[in-house]
Amino acid sequence: MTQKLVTSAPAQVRAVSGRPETAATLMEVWQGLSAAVVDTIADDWYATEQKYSAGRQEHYFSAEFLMGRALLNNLSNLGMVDEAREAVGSFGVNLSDVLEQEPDAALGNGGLGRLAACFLDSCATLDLPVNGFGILYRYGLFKQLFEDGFQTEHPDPWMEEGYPFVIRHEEAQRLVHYQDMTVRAIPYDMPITGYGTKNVGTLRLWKAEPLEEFDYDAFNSQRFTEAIVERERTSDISRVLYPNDTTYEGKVLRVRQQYFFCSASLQQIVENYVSHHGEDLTGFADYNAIQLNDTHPVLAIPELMRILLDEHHLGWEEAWEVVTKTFAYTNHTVLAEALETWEISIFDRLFPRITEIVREIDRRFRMEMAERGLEQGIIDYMAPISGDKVRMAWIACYASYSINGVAALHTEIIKRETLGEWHAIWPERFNNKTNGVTPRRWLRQCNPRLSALLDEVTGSDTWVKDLSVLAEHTDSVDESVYDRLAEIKHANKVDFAAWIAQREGIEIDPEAIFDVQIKRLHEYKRQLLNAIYILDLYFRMKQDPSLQVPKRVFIFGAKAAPGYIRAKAIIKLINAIADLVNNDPVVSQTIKVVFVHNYNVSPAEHIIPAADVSEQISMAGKEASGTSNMKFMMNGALTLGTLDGANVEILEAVGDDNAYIFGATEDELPALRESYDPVWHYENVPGLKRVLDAFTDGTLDDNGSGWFADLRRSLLEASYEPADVYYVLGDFASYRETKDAMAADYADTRAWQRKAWVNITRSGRFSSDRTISDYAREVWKIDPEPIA
Ligand code: OX2
Repeated sequence: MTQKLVTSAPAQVRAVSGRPETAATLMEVWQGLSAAVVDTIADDWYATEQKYSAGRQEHYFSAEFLMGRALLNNLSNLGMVDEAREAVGSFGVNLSDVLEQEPDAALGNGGLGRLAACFLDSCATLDLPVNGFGILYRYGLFKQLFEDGFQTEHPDPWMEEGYPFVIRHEEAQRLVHYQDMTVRAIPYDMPITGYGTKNVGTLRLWKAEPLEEFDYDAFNSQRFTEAIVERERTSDISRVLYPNDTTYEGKVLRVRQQYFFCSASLQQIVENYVSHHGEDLTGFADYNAIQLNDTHPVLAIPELMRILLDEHHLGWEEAWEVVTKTFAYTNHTVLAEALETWEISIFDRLFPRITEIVREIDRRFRMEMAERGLEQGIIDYMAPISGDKVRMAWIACYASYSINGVAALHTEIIKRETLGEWHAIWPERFNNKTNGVTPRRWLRQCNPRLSALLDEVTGSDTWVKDLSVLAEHTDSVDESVYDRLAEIKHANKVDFAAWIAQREGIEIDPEAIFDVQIKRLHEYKRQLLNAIYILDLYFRMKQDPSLQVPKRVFIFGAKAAPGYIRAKAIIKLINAIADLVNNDPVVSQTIKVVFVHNYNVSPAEHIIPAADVSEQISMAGKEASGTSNMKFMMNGALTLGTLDGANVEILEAVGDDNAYIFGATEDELPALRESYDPVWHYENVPGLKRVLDAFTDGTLDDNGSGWFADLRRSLLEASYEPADVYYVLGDFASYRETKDAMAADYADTRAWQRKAWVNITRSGRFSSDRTISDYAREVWKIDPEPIA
């Protein structure tokens, strides 16, 4: 073991705090230790950058990177955890207290942003020449509090106290031009360490700053405040992450943000190409691939055209040839409300040259399709511009050499429906890349007990870099492993109960089944179905006090988009049910409901290792993939889910006996929906009427908001909108039956742990290392480039 940190950390802490390390606050210790860690990788980081910039590279463009905490991740990738413990221990500080100081870098909403973060971890671990490009939001995803059970949103100024894991590179700034302003884009680089490698990748996050500190004319002519306001307008661009998940909200500022990081990143990539390969840009795509994480970075397509045409004087065909060999597009959702379209007038106002280029793309597209003999109606539908709107997904499909979905079922649906017209023309562009999650953060770091068992069973830590090796041990283990698993899960649950008691003020029993649903709040994810189950169970227990009900804790974590009232109503409903259940002196002996406020990456790291049941209950066909399902599986929780997204592949991996599947399937739903009458279910499925009536009969209090009545109507009243769009009542009976059976099965500890073991050992294909190897080989065409 090196001892670098033991000497450098105290010095850094003194530098940060201006006091002896023994007098520093925990926050200062975090700062100092983090700075010391970044120091240790500086040379390797530079060497990696040098190596990557000379060869073929992939650039991952994403408006979101949900990185979470960095310190433990880096320590554990670098094999420095013990050293760090010793370093801070030497002046009387506990490492885990230091780690808890770190704010989450919550620069993403949910799965899409967290996927990007897992991908960077895998790229670094696999020595792949990949860098991430995004925005340094000053405010990450809002902090969520509950007031009377209602979600309230609060700002998250995550780096205001200083953040040692980003390095500002003043010298690498670029200018981004809009019609009404020019701004400086300053890169802040975050090192991305990999597990057991010297390579260090880069996440480059751009911050917007004013061109000049002040408008001196305005300043001199006494318009001081106006000068300041103008200055602030520039910084607005990177000020805040839009808090919408799978929903697009049209805002001029958002287009500005998107163009901002695309333009700055492309300028750098093109300059790097020129400096290594010369002025002839026709070879650009030989050295560069750009993955577009959903449509948010699609403005990179016309922007690269602009750079090639206007700054490097390529002809249109030449430039288009380069562009169409450079970009690859990942689609993450089939929900229509997420497809970004912008008024062309916004483009006109912000960047007329980009509008011109988009119009020319549109004109050529129409010509090309007419030549192919497509009907005018289809051409109009698929064209980049229709009416006064620019359709970002269509631009992506037209210009990309690869279009992928994020789970097998999702890819089939986009081929057939969402992007069906495109698939008909260019089937060869379509491919599936089932998502994955990094086993470093989601197993090695968050579950050290299970990690140690896996080291022991497999005889080494190879599994951390190649999770598929676990599969060799599915059947070949000593039965005692199941007892060890049970002990580990129990110990994790004890830790979790202490964490919950402290954070939420609720006592929970580690003997109970921990049943967890953590994800963004959305109707299609059906947290409401889970809530209805709990309320029904409550009534069943009230009605028959002798009913045998396994002890359970129902755990939720979810943020709702601030403008999504229906989602906020569901949060309020769950909190109201929690009040009812937890305050019932009898029922609360057996079941409890906990809503973990401000769900984020680091709470997930506490929750997942303690979970027994993983709720993945979206309406079939709607969840593109899901990724928490994979994290739970790796940590030995069993899936309770529909045949949706990656659940389908999880089921395939573990087999029918080791997952609990319920509900209508994606191919059954269209026929079922035709004759669907939610009111019939309300009247005929035992218990449903009682539950839905409780929304409005005074059993539950919505503080006069009328929100619970709205929820009830949304399920029952056809005139209101199509009633129960997400088939909650239709799937209820099947959900209840499966969930009840699952809870009963828990009593057989040995059998349960055997299932858990199958889940853990078969999770290899859900490692993001597998996903990234597939992208690297099939889409990006890049090879590992180890620096040592
Ligand atoms: C999410 C999808 O909803 C989720 O199913 C998927 O696992 C994740 O992306 C990563 O692929 N915004 N968030 C998503 O899609 C969009 C759009």
